Amino acid sequence: MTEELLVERRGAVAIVTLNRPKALNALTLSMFHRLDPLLAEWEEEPGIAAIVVRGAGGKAFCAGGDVRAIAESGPGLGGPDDLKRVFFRDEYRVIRRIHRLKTPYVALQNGITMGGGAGISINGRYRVCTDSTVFAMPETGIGLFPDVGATRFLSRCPGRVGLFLALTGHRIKAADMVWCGLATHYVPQDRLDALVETLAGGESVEATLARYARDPGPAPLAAEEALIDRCFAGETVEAIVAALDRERPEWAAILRRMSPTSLKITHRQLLIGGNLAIEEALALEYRMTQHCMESHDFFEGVRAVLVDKDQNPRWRPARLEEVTKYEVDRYFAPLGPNELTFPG
Ligand code: QUE
Repeated sequence: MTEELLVERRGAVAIVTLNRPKALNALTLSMFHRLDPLLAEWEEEPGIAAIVVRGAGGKAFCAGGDVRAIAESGPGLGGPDDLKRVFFRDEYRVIRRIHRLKTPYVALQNGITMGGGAGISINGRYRVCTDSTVFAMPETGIGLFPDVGATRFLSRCPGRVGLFLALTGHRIKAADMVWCGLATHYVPQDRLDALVETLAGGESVEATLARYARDPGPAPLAAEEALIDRCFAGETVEAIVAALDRERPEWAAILRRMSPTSLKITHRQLLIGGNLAIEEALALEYRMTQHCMESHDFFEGVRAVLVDKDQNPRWRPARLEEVTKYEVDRYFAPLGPNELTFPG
């Protein structure tokens, strides 16, 4: 089998390449199990001035987690029953390590950067987007919610823009990513190899990034911020949809296709989670994923989007009005002995 993770030392840098190009480098449990001890080891090595993470194949940095494998795991289906518990636990532990890493961590967000791919880049210190970057958090379309630390990084976008990105799954490019603080630098993709060579040669990370960075141009979302702040200030998802019906019906139509439960739990998540530390945010998200694993919409969403690809999920409940506050509360309930903890 070809390696899912390629690892290379080049001068002063350690390079990790996500290597599942046919699956858009979607993250597997074994990738986390390989990556976590590598990062821990490199952090203690004085000769390593930077850790670079990138995707193979040129099309994607990383499209997310291997959610299809998670949905299909379970007794009688051939997969390990505990993948639903272990995948998110070990993914979030890697993300926390990336966030707390002492060594400068440079994610090259070339191409598709979504879901888990956002998680292993935006929670790190340096995020380099390019002219081919497409970012989104599309989880409300598969009956999930933006996890992988999005509780924090979407809350730090201007105004209500993070909530907008979380609920709609709207795709953005480089200029918007820098404007939102989701990327720290913009570098044209044909300069990435030279950038890595310069880092390998021992030039400081800050100086190298400053030298290669270019102006990504005006951010289209900046022109929409006033409308977004107005419409997404609603106290309920129903109020947000009603405001969009008046001001931007295309976006109201997008929300009507998403899981009603996902929309309501995501709205609550971003309202309560903005000031949490990374460990607290990931523990909150872990509660939410585990409750999603016990519900209907995640499996239906994966079926409709990734398995049958009919793009026609039948959500249960099907309407926003049927998702009560009491139902939403359930997704935030503690997990007793299964709460997410961080070793070390
Ligand atoms: C929402 C998501 C994901 C998604 C599509 C969504 C996601 C994810 C993938 C994905 C894409 C290509 C692959 C793969 C997975 O798609 O998280 O294995 O080859 O990983 O609408 O959250």
